[in-house]
Amino acid sequence: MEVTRTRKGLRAFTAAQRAMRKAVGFVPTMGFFHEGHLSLIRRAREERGAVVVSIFVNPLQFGPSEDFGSYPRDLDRDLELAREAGADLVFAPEVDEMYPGGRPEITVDPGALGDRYEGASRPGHFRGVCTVVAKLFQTVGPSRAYFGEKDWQQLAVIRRMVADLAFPIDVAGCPIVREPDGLAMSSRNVYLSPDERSAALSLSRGLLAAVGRLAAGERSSAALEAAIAETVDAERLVDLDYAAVVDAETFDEVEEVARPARALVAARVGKPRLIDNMLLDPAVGENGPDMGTGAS
Ligand code: PAJ
Repeated sequence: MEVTRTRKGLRAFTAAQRAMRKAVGFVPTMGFFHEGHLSLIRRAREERGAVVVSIFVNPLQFGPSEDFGSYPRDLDRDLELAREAGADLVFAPEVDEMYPGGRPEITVDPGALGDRYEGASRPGHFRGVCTVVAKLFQTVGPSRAYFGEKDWQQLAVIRRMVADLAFPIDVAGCPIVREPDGLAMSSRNVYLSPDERSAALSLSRGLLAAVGRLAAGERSSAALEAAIAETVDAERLVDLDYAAVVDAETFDEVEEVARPARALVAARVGKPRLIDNMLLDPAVGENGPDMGTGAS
């Protein structure tokens, strides 16, 4: 596995791969790897001739009061894990290398989708995500890029950007990887104290409650949202931001779950803000909640 800190090094590597007729798979990340990240790298390894992973904590997508400075980092460990998972090249630039001269003047507007839910709670977040991902896409030139369903709205925004700006890239959505007890894996989970860690389980429990109510015949989004909110609010250490049932692509609120929708939840648990989501499929009966990993 090779490692480069420069865009020039990255471009040289991917140009050589394409010259050898190898299709490039790309996994953008902010590092501090867990099994969620590694599942993306492994899938890219299975599907593509060459696998590029970026590790870059992107200042553009953090708000002024957010955790950019304290975001967990461990490059040596990440490089070892990326190698084991099958990466061919890791691109780990410094901020100056990605944004010479400071913040870019021209950025990618994520549109209305970027203003809702995560975008409403984190103004500018999706503009920062789209801008860095567009720049990475331009430099890597992958045929397929891998994103986790854990960040459902990010996945929807990126799909929309790729369609609207005609990036010749296929976007693959990958199932959420969870801890055995159901907590969605996240780099930010390391911030949780043991008490907060068990309180954080209320997010996946709330989503499962909604999946269960749906399977039992409940179709009203308001009732399903209430099931999530009640479960989360029962935990003293958890401060609910939103619980919502939305159309999986447009993020429009739905009144009734008549076709597959997505349940979303976001909450602050101590310091970190955590998000999770699950598939709400009205065709799934009493015995079938699948932890939201069924659709990609
Ligand atoms: P980061 O949070 O490091 O996540 C990198 C990728 O891993 C994202 O596509 C995310 O959805 C996926 N991922 C995280 N946790 C996961 C889990 N438990 N199961 C499955 N996939 C998971 O998302 C970002 O970085 C950044 O916004 C980025 C796209 C790199 C742009 O800066």
